[in-house]
Amino acid sequence: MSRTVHLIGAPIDTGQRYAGCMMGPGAYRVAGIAAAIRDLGHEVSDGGDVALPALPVVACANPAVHSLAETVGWTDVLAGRVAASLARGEMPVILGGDHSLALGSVSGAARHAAAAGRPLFLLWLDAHSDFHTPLTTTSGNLHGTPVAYIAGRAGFDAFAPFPAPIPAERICLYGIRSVDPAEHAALLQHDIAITDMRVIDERGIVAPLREFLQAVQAAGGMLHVSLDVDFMDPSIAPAVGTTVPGGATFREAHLVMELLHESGLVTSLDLVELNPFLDERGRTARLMVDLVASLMGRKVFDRPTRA
Ligand code: Z70
Ligand code: MN
Ligand code: MN
Ligand code: MN
Repeated sequence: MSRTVHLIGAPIDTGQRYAGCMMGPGAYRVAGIAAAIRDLGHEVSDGGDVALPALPVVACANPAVHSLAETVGWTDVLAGRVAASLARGEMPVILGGDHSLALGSVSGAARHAAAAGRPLFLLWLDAHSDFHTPLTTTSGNLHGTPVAYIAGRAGFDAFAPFPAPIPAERICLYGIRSVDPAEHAALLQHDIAITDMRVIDERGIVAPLREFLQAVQAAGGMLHVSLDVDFMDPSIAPAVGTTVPGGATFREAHLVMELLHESGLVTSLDLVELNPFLDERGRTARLMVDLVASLMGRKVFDRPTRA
């Protein structure tokens, strides 16, 4: 199926403390993301990079939190851009930027899904659960909060209310291997499917994902995929501020993308946490572009799609 893909650059690095993620959109363009998608028969437009609007005046009771006004500003502008792209019938691909951008990108997807009367599902490919609220984070890094915002947890008073919070059973965290105590306690209160590395080691990378995709399919849902570079093992994807060993291998990551392609269900995509300043001769940027190509239909042999 041929798609119209819309690239949105999100040069955001205020969600954590390592400078460099703001160079992510440039690195994806240099690594040839538009050509890679176009070569697969899709149309690609590049909307350029979003700009930070005038900062709102906001406050948070947790003194650890930093860059709150910037994060609220980015959230507002990205939500609008993603919702508008979906309304044009495109598949928005957000070139990050740290994971705080998902506060905005998934807001935009949720706004559109609500208007279209379709349920929105979320696949979170990440080492981290990102389930803090601004009140529970101890690092103060708001890139550790988007899943809580999306699930409708309290504590996001500085932000616009999340449009139609996603019910726990429509959220799948995949590849998880780093969860803080406050996140762990909160996750136990929610019914979110957590495919952590223990589950993947035991069941393999395919079965849990197929189950989730079948649920999306059965509900006629839209599917937002948020791909954090640290979903992969740092040995193949070194360009991240927080490396966590034991991540997805090259082959597992591509297989996930191939299953997503076969499903035909993905309606929007984030590429997050790439820090080109920490990369080795562009290898992580190129890996991410190759993974996007797999998600958009690149394969070695064109076999009939499996049921
Ligand atoms: C930790 C925190 C995080 C991504 C690191 C880490 C959060 N739970 N998220 N890298 N993508 O600081 O809250
Ligand atoms: Mn993350
Ligand atoms: Mn992560
Ligand atoms: Mn945190």
